Amino acid sequence: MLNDSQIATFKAEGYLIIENLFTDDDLRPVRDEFSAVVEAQAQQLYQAGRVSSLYENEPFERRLAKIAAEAPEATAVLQTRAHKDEAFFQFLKHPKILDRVESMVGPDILCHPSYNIHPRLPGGYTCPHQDAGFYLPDGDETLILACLIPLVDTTLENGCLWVAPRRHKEGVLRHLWEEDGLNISPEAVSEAERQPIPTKVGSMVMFSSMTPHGSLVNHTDTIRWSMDLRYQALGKPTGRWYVPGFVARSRSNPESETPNCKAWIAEVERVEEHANRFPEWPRYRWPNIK
Ligand SMILES: O=C(O)CCC(=O)C(=O)O
Repeated sequence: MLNDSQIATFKAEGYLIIENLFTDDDLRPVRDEFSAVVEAQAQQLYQAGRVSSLYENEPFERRLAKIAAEAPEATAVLQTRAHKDEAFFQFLKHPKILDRVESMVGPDILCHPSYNIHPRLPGGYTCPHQDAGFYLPDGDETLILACLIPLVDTTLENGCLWVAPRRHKEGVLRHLWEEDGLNISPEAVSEAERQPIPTKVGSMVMFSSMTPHGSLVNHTDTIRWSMDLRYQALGKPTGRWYVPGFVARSRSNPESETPNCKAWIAEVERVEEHANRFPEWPRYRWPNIK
């Protein structure tokens, strides 16, 4: 659980760094699962003539970068919530995460539908934003906690996360669609306010959906692998009516917990099929115009 001082820091600063939380054994199953995805991508793209090599001797930190330099589509299977498999599902329910989330949101926890696996490529970065900028306003009153978990050390060079401390109590700032995505307008959060957060593998950074953040540019030739996972109290609005989360922990009704990845996928498909009948209903706070 989080102690009082950690909770106070989170509330005051809008973020919290927890070091030495995960062991190699905790992270190995997801790392292996992502490596298997990269292997499958390499085989498929090689057979399609899209890449000149399988790059099988490259380490986890570099292999996908090599593949994506020739075939940029290689990362799509991991990004944009495409990846759903058993090791990742089990990690989403990891007690080390849920115990800490419980300290903030209570004993009945929804794993929020928005999550990202970030193979941050050389040259890549995350635009300045608040997560709430990507949700509909119904989620604004819900404490939606992001948990950013690096799979490699993140540094100033490879594009670590930055946050704007103490700017999480101002509601949703104006965002604008730019060429590179949805951005908080530059004058709203100055460069000087952006506090980089380099992290070692094994740590976790928690921040709220109202905390302005982004990442530095990855200036290395390796991938800055990380996951950002989200949680909130069960039963509160998510800002995402068109895709469900799943019940990660329910102390009041343990039978209601989503038992496995198959059940999660089935529920996502059911809700998405229903949502597709209402294409005119808004999915984003701001229309995708510049
Ligand atoms: O890891 C990053 O580049 C930033 C992550 C992020 O934007 C998020 O968790 O919302």
